[in-house]
Amino acid sequence: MPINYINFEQAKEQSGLRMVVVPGIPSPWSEAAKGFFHVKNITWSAVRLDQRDKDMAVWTGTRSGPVVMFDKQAPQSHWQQILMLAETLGPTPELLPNEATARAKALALCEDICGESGLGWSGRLDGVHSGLNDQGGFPKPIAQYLGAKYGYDAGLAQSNSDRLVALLHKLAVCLKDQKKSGSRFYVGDTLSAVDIYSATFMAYFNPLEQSVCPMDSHMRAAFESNTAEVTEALDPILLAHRDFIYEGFLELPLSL
Ligand SMILES: N[C@@H](CCC(=O)N[C@@H](CS)C(=O)NCC(=O)O)C(=O)O
Repeated sequence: MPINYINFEQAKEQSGLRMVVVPGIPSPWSEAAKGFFHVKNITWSAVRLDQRDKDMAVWTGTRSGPVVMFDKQAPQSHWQQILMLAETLGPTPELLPNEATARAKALALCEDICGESGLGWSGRLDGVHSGLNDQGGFPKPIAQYLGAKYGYDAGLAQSNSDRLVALLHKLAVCLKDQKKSGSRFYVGDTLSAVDIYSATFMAYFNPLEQSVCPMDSHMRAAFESNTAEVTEALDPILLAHRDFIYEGFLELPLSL
């Protein structure tokens, strides 16, 4: 079902579950949170992130998305807080295993994808670096904005790129190992948060086609632009897994 956006003053007055999301692009953290609520069949009200709106920033405590508000609880903007809240609000299906070793593995993979030196952050900084150096990536004004906001450092661009390639490789190896034991999922043989994060974060490297993921052409070009190193590291198994997760578990077309 397409998202029904409400304005933020209205959302503030409401109780229940509300989420501020990045509109118009398949922003990986926002799309993953939407995915959690979808698979758990939890209803929520959507608010478009407006980075310039001071009142919204006061309400959410940040100028990034997603931010989840539940009743009068404090806003949750970190990926792990949002995942844990989703697990509490919708106990089935569980998106993290209960068994300690499998749970630790799942959480470590989530951190590899969503954390501050993870796939998403490194991918974004790689796009910033390319944009600032006229080598594709984000359009320059967006690259400047994202670079200042998310800690771009030209001197660290190469190590950032190396980490990005290593993470893509690690995820592909994990899926290949799982395939050998007969599973199409990252952990065990059922869907977990790792699968949803991996599928949604692939948008930074290879967004779904325009018919199911409608984006402005400049942003699409930016999301589709990869360095040669990333293109090489983007193993087909990562995109096959993305398609499997979207087709089997998430909502298509994306509602942005
Ligand atoms: N708070 C998140 C990360 C949020 C984040 O990076 N959001 C980006 C997603 S593209 C965003 O809001 N971008 C738009 C902007 O910064 O204006 C976490 O670390 O768990």
